[in-house]
Amino acid sequence: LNQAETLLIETRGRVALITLNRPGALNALNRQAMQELAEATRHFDRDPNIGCIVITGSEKAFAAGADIKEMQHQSFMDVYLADWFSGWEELTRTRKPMIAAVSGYALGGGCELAMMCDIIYASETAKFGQPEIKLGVIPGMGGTQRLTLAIGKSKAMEMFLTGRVMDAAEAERSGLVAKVFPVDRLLEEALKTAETIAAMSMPATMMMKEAVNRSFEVCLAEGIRFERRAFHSIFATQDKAEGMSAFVEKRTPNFSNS
Ligand code: CO8
Repeated sequence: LNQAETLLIETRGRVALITLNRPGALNALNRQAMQELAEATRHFDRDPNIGCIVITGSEKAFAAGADIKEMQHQSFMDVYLADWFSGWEELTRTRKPMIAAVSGYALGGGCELAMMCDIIYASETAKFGQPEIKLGVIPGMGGTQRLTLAIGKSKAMEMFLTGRVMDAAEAERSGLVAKVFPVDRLLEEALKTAETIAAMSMPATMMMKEAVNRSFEVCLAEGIRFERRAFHSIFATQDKAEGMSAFVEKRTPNFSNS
């Protein structure tokens, strides 16, 4: 993995921790950050020793959006020809579970990045919003789709059209966030959950993620058919035999990720 300038990257056991690190710009997501983040997740997705990825920012900002200074002078032709933001799709192709640990601002692209992850944990200071309307634009990294699916049309529409910010308590109530923690416990709790997930059978966590994500992409009948086939195929794993034997024998399973 190449050295990243916009990220801090470390591993803790079977968990990879990626910290957005552009403190001068409240972690605004420029093209370099997008490329480095995609490269890091691609790397860990392929690493059999990693079972879960945590993405976090600073205490003040998870990420304050796409980089406005980078976008300021771009024209339609510029962003169309460069297919601006399509690189983010790569991140959503990560097959291993990803947790976003959000403290402070998660605005615009920052909120959209958090929503590309599978679980969002927030600190009490977290602030979510899609303020693009105030810049005279709309979200460009999946926000109109993912926020609407996460919190429902009326609430999402109100947020998009006013550009207002939602605090952590409201975000948890609305289902955007799984859990809220005090600032000083956020990362530790995210890492603990990541460790729990990374200790599960890797093929099972990957198939779980794939099946759940289907619910956003296809109709219910098709999603259920997909889930049933995935369920059938997981019976081919050794981890299925081990997990079920361990239960019957009243012992802890020893998963081999095979
Ligand atoms: N991009 C670039 N720089 C930023 C950004 C950003 N999104 N956010 C903050 N910064 C910079 C500031 O310019 C400032 O830099 P400098 O010190 O050089 O002036 C530094 O970070 C610190 O920011 P502030 O001084 O503003 O800090 P405050 O604590 O006063 O305010 C806020 C914090 C409220 C978060 C404020 O910075 C803010 O409102 N930021 C912008 C939030 C925003 O609008 N985000 C959405 C961006 S648009 C987007 O994400 C998707 C657009 C999709 C368009 C599709 C096109 C294809």
